[in-house]
Amino acid sequence: MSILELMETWRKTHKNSEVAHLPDGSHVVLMGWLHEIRDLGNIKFLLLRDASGIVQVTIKRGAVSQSLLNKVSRITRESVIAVKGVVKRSERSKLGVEVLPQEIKVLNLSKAPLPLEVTGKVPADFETRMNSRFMDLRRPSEVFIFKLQHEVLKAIREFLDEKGFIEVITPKILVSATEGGAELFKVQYFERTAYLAQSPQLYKEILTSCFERVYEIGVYFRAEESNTPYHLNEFVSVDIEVAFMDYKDVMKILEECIVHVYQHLRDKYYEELKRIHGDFKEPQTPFPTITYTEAIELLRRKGISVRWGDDLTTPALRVLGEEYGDYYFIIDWPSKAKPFYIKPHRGNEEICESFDLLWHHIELASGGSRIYLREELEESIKRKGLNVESFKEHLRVFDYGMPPHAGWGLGLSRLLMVLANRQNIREVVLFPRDRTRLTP
Ligand code: AMO
Repeated sequence: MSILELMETWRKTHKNSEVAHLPDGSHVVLMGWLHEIRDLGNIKFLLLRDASGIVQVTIKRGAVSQSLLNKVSRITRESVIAVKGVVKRSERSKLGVEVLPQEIKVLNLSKAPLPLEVTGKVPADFETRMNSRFMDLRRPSEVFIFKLQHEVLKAIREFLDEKGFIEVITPKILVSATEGGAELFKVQYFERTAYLAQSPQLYKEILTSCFERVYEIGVYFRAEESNTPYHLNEFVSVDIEVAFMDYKDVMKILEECIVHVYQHLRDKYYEELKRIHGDFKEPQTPFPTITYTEAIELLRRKGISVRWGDDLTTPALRVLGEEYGDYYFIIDWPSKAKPFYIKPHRGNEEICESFDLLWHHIELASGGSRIYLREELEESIKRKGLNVESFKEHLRVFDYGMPPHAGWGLGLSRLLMVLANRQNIREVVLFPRDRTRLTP
């Protein structure tokens, strides 16, 4: 077999993360990106990165051919390379192991200079990072965020499956608003106007009459103009909806779900999370719970002027966050501050059976008991100044046996901000969409 044929038949034999567990003398073919090169004259260290980690490839003058040395000196950082070599224990390397190469193949040479430093040695500003997101996402610290997201999704699915939920997928092109009219993206749907879904709200409610317990993990769209560290125009939400439960029941599910996520992550990534957080422990349950009215009273006592009935601003939430800390619920919101489908309290219609879950000042989730009687729902739509006609199809379902039900929506990326300890939602979304960013 010629060298060329031999090289064409190379297959990646191991992930970098597996190399440390191999016995000395093991033959490996590793493939990845040239993360960094350290040239000490007689010895060169190539740091080879793949999605699983970094391995040191040590090249000693005299131990390899001159042509290999020449080839190595031409390889630019971020080039894709394949290294065929032998594993050897080594004090010199972080992993405790290095690879001594026999052959190196350049699969794709990268251009130089790089748009940003993958090693993180030269910090890049936020815009540069977002503009060259493909490169930013190669940084091990950023890869970890999305490994974390993958595990969060797994943990949530595992938890809800265990509780008897089924995962559903609902339409994202809709005929009417679900969360209020102002934040709608219009789309031309052939000869009609349609809207991108702001949430799966109406469909998930309908589906409780078929499956009782449903969840959806989906992408939603809101034409919010505001530019904040917590809002995007396209975001993922985890939604549940359950028949024969009220808001207190689904708050319990949310609390347990968050704890399960922590337990799952602790089992999988304790060391990494400890490096980020100092320690990594699940939050204590039950989460502290205050009513909206109590929150207003507390804010006033702290000298903050807030009108009963208004939404709570971020500065106000920061004050509450100082008091209640990590995870806490604010319940029983004013009916006028919540959407039309939330059920007012019997006996005091000014407030409704609703909640928000907060982490310090960040709203992670919101939910509530729903109105399930047709007349009441129609009244509520009218009271909110919405057009009953555009909810005709939805209302029809309520004529035929809608069960009492409740649910919540949890912003996946907001939870990930907390778990990854990042201050801007854009950092925990692969390719964020905001008011000014439509690319990459
Ligand atoms: P709400 O509008 O509060 O409730 O949204 C639910 C959760 O989704 C997240 N979220 C966002 N994340 C990023 N960017 C945005 N623009 C954005 N908007 C919302 C937040 C928020 O708590 N249908 C109800 C839920 C329910 O009652 O079941 C709803 O959509 O974390």
